[in-house]
Amino acid sequence: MTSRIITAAIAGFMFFAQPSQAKKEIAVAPARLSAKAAALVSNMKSLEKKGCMFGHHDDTVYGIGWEYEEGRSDVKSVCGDYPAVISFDLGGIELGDTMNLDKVPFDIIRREALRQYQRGGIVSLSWHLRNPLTGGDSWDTSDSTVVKSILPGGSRHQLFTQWLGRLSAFLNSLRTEKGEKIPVLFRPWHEHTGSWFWWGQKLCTTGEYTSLWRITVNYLRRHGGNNIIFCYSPGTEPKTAAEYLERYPGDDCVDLLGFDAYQYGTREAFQADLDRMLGIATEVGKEHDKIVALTEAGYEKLPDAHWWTGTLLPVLKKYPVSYVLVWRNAREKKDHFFAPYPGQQSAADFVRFYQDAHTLFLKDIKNMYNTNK
Ligand code: BMA
Repeated sequence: MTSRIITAAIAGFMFFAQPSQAKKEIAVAPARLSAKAAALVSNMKSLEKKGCMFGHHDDTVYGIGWEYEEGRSDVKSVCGDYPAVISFDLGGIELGDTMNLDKVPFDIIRREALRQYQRGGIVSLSWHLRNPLTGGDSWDTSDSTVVKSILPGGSRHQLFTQWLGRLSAFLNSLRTEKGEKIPVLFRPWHEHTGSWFWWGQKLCTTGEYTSLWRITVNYLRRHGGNNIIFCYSPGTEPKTAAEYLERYPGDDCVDLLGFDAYQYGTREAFQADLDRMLGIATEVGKEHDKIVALTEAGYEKLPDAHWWTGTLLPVLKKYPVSYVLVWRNAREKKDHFFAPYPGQQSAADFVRFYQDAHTLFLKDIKNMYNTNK
């Protein structure tokens, strides 16, 4: 090679290296997880070999025909046990609201997160926050400069920092009576490979997305967030590992690799999506030594009576996956449910899914926070 070719090759490499350099610009404080949070990460990792945990969003706060009844859960009413993972949404915490976007009071979320932890289960949190530039919601994609505006130097950076402050205060308030913070999975900036949220694929550049992620992690870690396990969860758009990792913010600020996948069409099409995505996520998870999970999933209204053991379970069994979490059973929106309730047409099949040795519910998981396992 002549020196001119070498120079051109170096210049070319520098040009393509831009996105990863951009993300390195934002330094992230090291993790320093609490002993319990670190134990949860390692116990989740080893449990992947035994089976897949089941999760449900807003499981104990409301269901079909009820809300805020102590101990009640649609999943438990059908199979007799709680989900191993329960998730809640923090949308609205950034404004200092008392209720989230689905009208669940944050005090109830705090209480139910604590109960889930105390019964030995796992808590996951998502964040459908408002749009800091337009004042709209997470789905307001009318402006494609929102992410840019909240990064350092942007017109909404100060406002966004205040929002992170409120988020951080809530996460730090998730404590036992003894004052010990409970470990939580936190799943910000999800489904970013689609373009329906203001942080989505077409709404920001790769560098902006990774900077946003790194700023978020850095802020939370610098403000006491040693109980937070960070989860990366694109949608089903990626076709290859490289596409899955296109906006990956880095191993130093991600603990779990997941994805969100819903059935809209046929069983075969959904299984093909799951198969491809689980193949990618488990391959990348192995390379990067991360937990792998199906962070959101479901088939709205469960119109297939055999969905659990006919569609979902066969694909789950092919891969080591930590958990699958189905979305909420809305009490205020007709036919917006993803878990069965007594009498629902897939309830009997859900019991078979529950009884299968591969699925893990609350009673199947022990000592997830035990450091000496
Ligand atoms: C969506 C729907 C909405 C809800 C949002 C946040 O998928 O369930 O009704 O407001 O999640 O929970």
